[in-house]
Amino acid sequence: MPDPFDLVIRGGKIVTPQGVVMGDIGLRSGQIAEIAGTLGAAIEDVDAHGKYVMPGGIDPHAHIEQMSGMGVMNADTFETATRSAAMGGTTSVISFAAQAKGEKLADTVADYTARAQRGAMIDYAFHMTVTDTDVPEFETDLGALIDAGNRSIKVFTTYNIQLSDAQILSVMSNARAHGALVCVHAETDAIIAQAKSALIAAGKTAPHFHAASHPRMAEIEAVERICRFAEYLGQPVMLFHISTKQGAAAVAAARKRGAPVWAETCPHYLFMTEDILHQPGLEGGKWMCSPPQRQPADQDALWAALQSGDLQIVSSDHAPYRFDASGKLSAGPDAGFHEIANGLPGLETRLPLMFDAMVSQKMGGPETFARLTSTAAAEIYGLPNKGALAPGMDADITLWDPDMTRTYGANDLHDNVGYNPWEGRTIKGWPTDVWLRGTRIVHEGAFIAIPGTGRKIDRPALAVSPTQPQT
Ligand code: DUC
Ligand code: ZN
Ligand code: ZN
Repeated sequence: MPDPFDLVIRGGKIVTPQGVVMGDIGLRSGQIAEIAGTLGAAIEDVDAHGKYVMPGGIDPHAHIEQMSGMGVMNADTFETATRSAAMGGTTSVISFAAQAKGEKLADTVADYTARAQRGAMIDYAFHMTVTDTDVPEFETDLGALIDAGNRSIKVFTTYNIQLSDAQILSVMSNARAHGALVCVHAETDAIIAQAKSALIAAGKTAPHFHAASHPRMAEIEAVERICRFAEYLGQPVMLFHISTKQGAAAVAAARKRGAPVWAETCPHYLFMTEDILHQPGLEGGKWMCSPPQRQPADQDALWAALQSGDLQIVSSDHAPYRFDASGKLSAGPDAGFHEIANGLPGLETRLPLMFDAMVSQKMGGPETFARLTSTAAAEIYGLPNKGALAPGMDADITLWDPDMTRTYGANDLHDNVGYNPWEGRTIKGWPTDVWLRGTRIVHEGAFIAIPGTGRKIDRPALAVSPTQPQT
């Protein structure tokens, strides 16, 4: 007689990379042991008839316990952010170890790692945000940190923390030498600066002018430039938060040329348009993010790019600020758009929004949902044993009730933000139960994990092809 399984989730629609399997999934020692029509005895059984059994979500873009480019602190700690993520069906997150100017990169990573070790309740990794390449031992630290398992870097082309083109090329070359992916917030600073000062000079400072201060050409120009850098160096790049039709087309064209680039978008670009910023007073500031929400034609193009594979990932870009003096309103009640912190919470809402659209409303189906919200991130960011339901993988599992309907309320998320940007939206399909490495962390909608139980994910270096830079 084989040993009983620790747990069998029985009779569900199990979403695997090979398709949907009707049956049982058995867990042992925190890993998936077997998937079959019917499995034998288990210490614990969970009935999943009528439910989807999905890989736990992987959110590869979230800002946690981080200072904004304007110097405003995030509302979330690792504890509150990961609680919120788990309640939305997410079991791994990649957040940022964001270098302060003058700080040694090794100190940055040690600091964020210590804070995550104390608070995180799902598994985590870091993108190293590079803002200052002039600190002592920068290149040595960068290489050693990549070799130690932190194999992605983030750079900006704007936001007061941008690197010059020369610095970006240098960081990309170092990344290439050690095997790291370079993620880029790609918007052209000069275009934004010009648009912003013209608006301010004309007294146009209400939150909705934020959209006009980020012309789409800023995204197009920077995305095209960064794709060319990737192509020139043969260095893999991830373009963060593509918001425009033309940005998506630029990525698609670069991929067609063979450039080693990937790109993501976010729910607030797929489901919101610029109109959301038109609210009384400063209220629109709740939805301000960069790049801003765009137009319906952009939404259509982003959906088409997700369906064709030209965009590979949907992340949250969770950037949590309270709508009070500690966050969005830190410059006071008369702040202009240029003084309001950018970002909205998304760790908890990303998956329900996408499940509702892709599974309940059939805009892609369950396999594509799992790919865009989990599997692709595991592959592209190199998260071993994550992102798919298959024997030997970590038992990171989310159970979805496709018939459960919820309408988001004003303040019903489990983060520390105090408002839900999706208030009033009805979602069909809900994550009721979540397991992290075989341990249940959400039980029938109740959160039951302990701070510090999330683990840092060590990521092996990215294999970069040996081609030389193009002339
Ligand atoms: N845009 C970003 O790039 N990061 C955080 C928040 C935002 O709006
Ligand atoms: Zn960004
Ligand atoms: Zn971001």
